[in-house]
Amino acid sequence: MPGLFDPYTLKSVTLRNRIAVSPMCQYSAVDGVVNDWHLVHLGARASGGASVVVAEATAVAPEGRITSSCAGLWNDAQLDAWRKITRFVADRGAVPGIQLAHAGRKASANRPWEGDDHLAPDDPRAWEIVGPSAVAFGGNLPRVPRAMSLDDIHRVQRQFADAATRAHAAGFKWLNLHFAHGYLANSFLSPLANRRDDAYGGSFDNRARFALETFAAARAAWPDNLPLTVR
Ligand code: 8OZ
Repeated sequence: MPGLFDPYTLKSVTLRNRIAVSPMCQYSAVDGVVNDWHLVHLGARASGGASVVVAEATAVAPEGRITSSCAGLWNDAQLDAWRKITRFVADRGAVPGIQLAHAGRKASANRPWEGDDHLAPDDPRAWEIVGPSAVAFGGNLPRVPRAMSLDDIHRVQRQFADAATRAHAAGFKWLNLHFAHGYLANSFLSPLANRRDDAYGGSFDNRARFALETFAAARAAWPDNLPLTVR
């Protein structure tokens, strides 16, 4: 059985041990641009000896952020800011990773310490939320999303692919797609959230279509020799 400190190789990437840092939302970016907070948070984990340090759920589009303080990777200013972090993490011997995400109907929320609930629709910081169907997440996230059109679906899939391209340009070597926890891809999988009657809803195969196509789009944009993982 491998030990905790044995290396692990996946595709062309070798991790120096089996200790991985999971993505942790920091709610500390401005316009999706990460800063010295993220450098210290992630850099410290790399200096501490972790083998792969995966940066927080990072939105592929502004409306895909959980909160207005979440990180993004939909423009080049964001890419440049990430580059400084990947360089430091790699210089410390760790593999820089990133989790790409779209929050879907859980987007447009307050930061956890400000309530963790949806921003009121008339709050100037709020934005329109989208999902597979016009069904609210519920609880403290009561806003009803707009049901996505086929154009919306294809645009978000391109946004995942574009963010994967930018992630590689920024120096990331390990990619994770956030398809869990009630966010957009997860809500397509769920028969409770997804009431569509087109190719993206109904049967299991149809509900899985959004995730599988989005994965394929990201895979095509991400180098073959680098790991692409899914939560
Ligand atoms: C815990 C707290 C805040 C956000 C997720 C992005 O569910 C999250 C998250 C988890 O993956």
